[in-house]
Amino acid sequence: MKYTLITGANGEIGHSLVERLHQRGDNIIAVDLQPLDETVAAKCAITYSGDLGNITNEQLYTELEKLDITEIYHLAALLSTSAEKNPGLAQHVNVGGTIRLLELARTTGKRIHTAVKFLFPSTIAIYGFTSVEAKKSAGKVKEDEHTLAHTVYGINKYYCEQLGRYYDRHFMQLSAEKENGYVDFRGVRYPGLISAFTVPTGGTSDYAPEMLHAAAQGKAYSCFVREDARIPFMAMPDGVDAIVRLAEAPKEHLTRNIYNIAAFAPTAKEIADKVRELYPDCDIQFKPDIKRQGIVDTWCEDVDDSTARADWNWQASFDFERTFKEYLAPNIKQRYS
Ligand code: AKB
Repeated sequence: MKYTLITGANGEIGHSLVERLHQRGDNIIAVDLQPLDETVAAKCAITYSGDLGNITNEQLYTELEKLDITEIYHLAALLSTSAEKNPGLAQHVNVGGTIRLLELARTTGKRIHTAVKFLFPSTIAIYGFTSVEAKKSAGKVKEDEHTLAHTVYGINKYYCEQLGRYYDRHFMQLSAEKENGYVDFRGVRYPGLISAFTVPTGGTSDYAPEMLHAAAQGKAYSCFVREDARIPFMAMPDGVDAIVRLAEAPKEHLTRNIYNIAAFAPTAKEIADKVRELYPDCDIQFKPDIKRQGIVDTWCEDVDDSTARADWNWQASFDFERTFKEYLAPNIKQRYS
């Protein structure tokens, strides 16, 4: 039996991805430190949580190595704010966990004589600017520009991008027998993601979903960035569609391993104004956290996703207007009704 492994399955992206791949008919192995929500577990063939849901726990791999895993979506990670508070743990999980999973993919691929698809969620946090002026003048950045990340999360993710490409193309290149080609490494650099159903934890782009979900619950929200803070965002359905569409693209069409994907890039004030249209009585105040704002100021204003469009026909379905009108408004109101 072929399996699809999802790490971080109970997380923000995981909830939507499990649904999508379950509908596709995949036999899903769900791994998460946290107990899996019933709605997630019900769609999975095998689940590992708690200690066995820790991607740095060698016992997990003793179990996984027995299974014919042909596709991996590696979502488990400490996001930018959490990682910045504990760089050592971030290195251990974000890099150590990824290396261990790449090894699982390689040894499984070698055993089943098929390259295991390894889908990696990278991030706009790999980009780094030293001033807001430099960020503004750069505008939409391409994949190989301004890649000097300022956060440990961005550095972790950028290094893992390189590691994945190495496993895919150059692994043990001095070896007598062919050792590369057992990992088919692909990834997208996610912008801030906004879900109607889950609220992220530990991210620096979290102000957008936090603001919306607070308003929907009638709670006051103190936004930790300035009104003019601008970074790229995306509706969760597009975020899931992107990584699955990339997974299904013919390898020969792909000119690179990691791709930018774009949807919309509003200021925090523009987001707040949309939330106020939905919830006119909501209380949103801007009280910038200088240090968290400092991280946002190093991230790109927007990304150029022309290579993804050309290679695997990527195109966001939800722009800023449609995200609020057709995705967030009906689903948020239903969720909190
Ligand atoms: C974060 O804020 O750390 C993430 C991201 C942009 O990758 N949501």
